[in-house]
Amino acid sequence: MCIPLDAVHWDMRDLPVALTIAGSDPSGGAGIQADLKTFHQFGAYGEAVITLLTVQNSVRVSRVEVMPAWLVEEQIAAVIEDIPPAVAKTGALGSAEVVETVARMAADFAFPLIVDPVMRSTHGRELLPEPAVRVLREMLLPHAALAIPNVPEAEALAGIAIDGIEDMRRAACVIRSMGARAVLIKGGHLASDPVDVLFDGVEYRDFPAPRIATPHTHGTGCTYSAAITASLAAGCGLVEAVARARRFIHQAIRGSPGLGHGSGPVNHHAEVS
Ligand code: PXL
Repeated sequence: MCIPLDAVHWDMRDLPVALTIAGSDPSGGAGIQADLKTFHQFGAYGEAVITLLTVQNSVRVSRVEVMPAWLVEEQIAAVIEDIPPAVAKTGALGSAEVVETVARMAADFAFPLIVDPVMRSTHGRELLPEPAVRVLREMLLPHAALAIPNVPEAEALAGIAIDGIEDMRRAACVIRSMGARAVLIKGGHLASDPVDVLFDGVEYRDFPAPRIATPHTHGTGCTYSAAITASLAAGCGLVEAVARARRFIHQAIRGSPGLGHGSGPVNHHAEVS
């Protein structure tokens, strides 16, 4: 059972704490900004360790500056010694060194880690260089309670082409064999109506949804994985957390405020149900 959202009746000692280890999007639609807004909307207390800075708006990404690994390490250590999260998630990590550092620290985490293996920004800008993909696969995935790749990321991790649900199931099984305890592959990049496929090692579960025709989907992946992370922090089981996040992201895309001159953000004020 998730802790109910009605914050007025909360005992604040029960406040779920969620941590994101991810990149900054100053336009507020994706990255740590999306994660923190989503954590808040789900009633969690949000913490954010910054791995990289992007210079971007809804039209373009013009710069990516990756933090040195030692600075990421110091941020994580400072946060978890003081206010340890119930659950943490990773987003864009930016370099093999940062992936390796997070993986090394994750071996001692006393909380589950959700890995959103972000490889590119909405505009196709690389947020994880090719050599770091192997480090993520070999060193970080074994510490993941759940990995949440989209179709191109699942293809890169599993090394197989994906063109439908059967391929997604195969890829989920391959990625799970790399050490992630569960895998959720997001089907939004397929031509058909999007179906997400969850594999926990026992059974496959499909989460279908009608496609929404809109260019305003910036930050969808971050928002979705943050919603799952916050739900797990609030005590939801895995299937319940995914279903709840799926309902939220559907409403968030439907209600996108249409900001900016390019691919605008989803609505982080969407209702949590
Ligand atoms: O949605 C992937 C993503 C992650 N992190 C940052 C981003 C984006 C997409 O644009 O900007 C910082």
